[in-house]
Amino acid sequence: MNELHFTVLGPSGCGKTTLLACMNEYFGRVMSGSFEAGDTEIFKRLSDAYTRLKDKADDNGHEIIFSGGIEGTDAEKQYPFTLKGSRRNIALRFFDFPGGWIDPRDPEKSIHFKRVSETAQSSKVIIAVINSPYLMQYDGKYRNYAGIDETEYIIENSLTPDGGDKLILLVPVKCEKYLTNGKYAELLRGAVKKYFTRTISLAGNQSPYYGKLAVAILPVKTMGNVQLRRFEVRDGEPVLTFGTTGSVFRPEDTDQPLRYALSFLLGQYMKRRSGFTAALDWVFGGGNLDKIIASIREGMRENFRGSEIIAGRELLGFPPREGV
Ligand SMILES: Nc1nc2c(ncn2[C@@H]2O[C@H](COP(=O)(O)OP(=O)(O)OP(=O)(O)O)[C@@H](O)[C@H]2O)c(=O)[nH]1
Ligand SMILES: [Mg+2]
Repeated sequence: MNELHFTVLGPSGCGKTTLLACMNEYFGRVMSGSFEAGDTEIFKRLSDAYTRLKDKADDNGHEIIFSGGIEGTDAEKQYPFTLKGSRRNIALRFFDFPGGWIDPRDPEKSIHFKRVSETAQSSKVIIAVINSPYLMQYDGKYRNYAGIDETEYIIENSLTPDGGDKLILLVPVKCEKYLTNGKYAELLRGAVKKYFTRTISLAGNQSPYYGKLAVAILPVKTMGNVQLRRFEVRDGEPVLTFGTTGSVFRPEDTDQPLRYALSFLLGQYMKRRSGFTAALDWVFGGGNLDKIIASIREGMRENFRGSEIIAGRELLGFPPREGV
């Protein structure tokens, strides 16, 4: 099988690179033995970005207004890495684009949009990063700032009836405020379902992609201690202000999107082999893979704050539900 691709989608500043940096940090720390960066320079830039973000968010013992963090992405960035087995390796590659590339106002729209769309087509996994306050504040009035139309358009056009299985992860970020409380977390989940209806219906039983598409909502706290303070409208434009809560930088659930993605991808490998054990043997020469898979799947959580598997639970490698 060729290299497996992941595309991260979302408008400028929504938090794509931050999410990648947090996922990278988590896996580098927890599972470094199983991963190998294909381009150490570019991964180093990602981990430096993480360090800057952390330093900035940690920089105080009391509440401050938080601004900046990491730099906007100025060109297409690719993050190749290998999942190492003892007999074979799986090559993976993340694509991170400047969010402006999917903005309808982009002067080079056709070239950029085409590039993002093509990458989404060849990707087994698409991660749509959602700037949550736009969905939640003012009853979703400013939701077009979350780039829903562009994101859903790319997702829809990335599918072809004979294109095989695909995983779409809807990942709300900048949602620390909403995840502090169960009721808000439910509202967030509801808002994502309400506004991403096109994507969700692609996985429904009336769709040609039914059974081939896994869709999950996985909110993450990429910063943990930085929360939405104010959502103001100035000259018709929404202006968001974030502040630290005074506690330390503490990302939460940032491993979940990568666990879901890897579990899905490993499932795809297995589907092509005659059975589970044969597939494990083929990729990792036995033993070793069991450990990697187990550690990826062990930490996968379902129905945590604001999350939901909308479709394709079996494609994600969860064991069947008890009593079903
Ligand atoms: N509070 C909070 N802030 C976040 C979160 N994710 C990102 N941010 C902030 O948003 C800023 C922009 O995030 P980026 O990751 O650069 O956004 P991007 O989507 O890569 O933007 P482009 O590269 O311009 O397309 C960061 O510097 C962080 O300060 C989050 O989950 N919570
Ligand atoms: Mg970026």
